[in-house]
Amino acid sequence: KYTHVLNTVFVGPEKWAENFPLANGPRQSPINIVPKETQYDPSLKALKLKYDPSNAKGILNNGHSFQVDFVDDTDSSTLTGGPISGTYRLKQFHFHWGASDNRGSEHTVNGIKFACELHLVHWNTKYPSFGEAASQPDGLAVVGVFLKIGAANPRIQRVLDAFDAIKTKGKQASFSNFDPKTLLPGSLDYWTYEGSLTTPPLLESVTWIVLKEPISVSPLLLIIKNGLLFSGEGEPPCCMVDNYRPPQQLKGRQVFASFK
Ligand code: 1SD
Ligand code: ZN
Repeated sequence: KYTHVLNTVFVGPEKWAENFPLANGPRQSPINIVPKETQYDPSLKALKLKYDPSNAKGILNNGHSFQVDFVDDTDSSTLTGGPISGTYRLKQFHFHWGASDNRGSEHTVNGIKFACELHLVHWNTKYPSFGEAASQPDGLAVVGVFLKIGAANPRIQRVLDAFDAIKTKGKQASFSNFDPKTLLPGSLDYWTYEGSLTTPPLLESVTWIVLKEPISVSPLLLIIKNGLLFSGEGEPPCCMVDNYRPPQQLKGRQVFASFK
């Protein structure tokens, strides 16, 4: 069961509201996307992702996922266009996954769960730092990419090879020269809506951009992922699986599509 560390107590998403009342807020994420109920918006621009592979700096087990961190002190790795205005800098990417292939994604499409979901986290440079942007309604933009089990994806292998070094919570290792653009599908068609972080503190600061086309990874990915632990070194081992939050209520929000 998915847990999140709060004062050394492990609690699951159903208990988050006790410490984070925002869990029941008006713009929580993820959501179930119903394509028939989305609205095509011809004014939505194409996504522009410009990443500098030399900005990759490290890989970290953060206790609920693993993340690859990027240097973000200049505009060398950015997201522009799409539903956002201005420039958002890449901060990190991470994944959510299940204990088996039939679940793991946070967003769902017509109720269908994918095996895994990649999140590329960007912050609005109209604020001075990621930390300050994270609590602003237009502070963050996260690009979500679904992963399905299929053909092997050699580009993701480098990330997986780093897992050995970051098995337990808090461990980090250096990770350099990686272009996250290589993880994206051929089409950048997307759905977009106003939402939140999917982990505490669940701040309602995220413009979500969920790509329609999934990428494929080999079944081996799941086996390797099972090596990661939620727990810290010296603690009873607790496998890092099912680290996804289930879909939240739409509460009147409209989901827009960049495509017909
Ligand atoms: O789970 C991540 C969390 O690790 C942190 O990256 C946070 C702020 O960037 O975002 C959430 S999420 O909403 O991108 N899943
Ligand atoms: Zn995430």
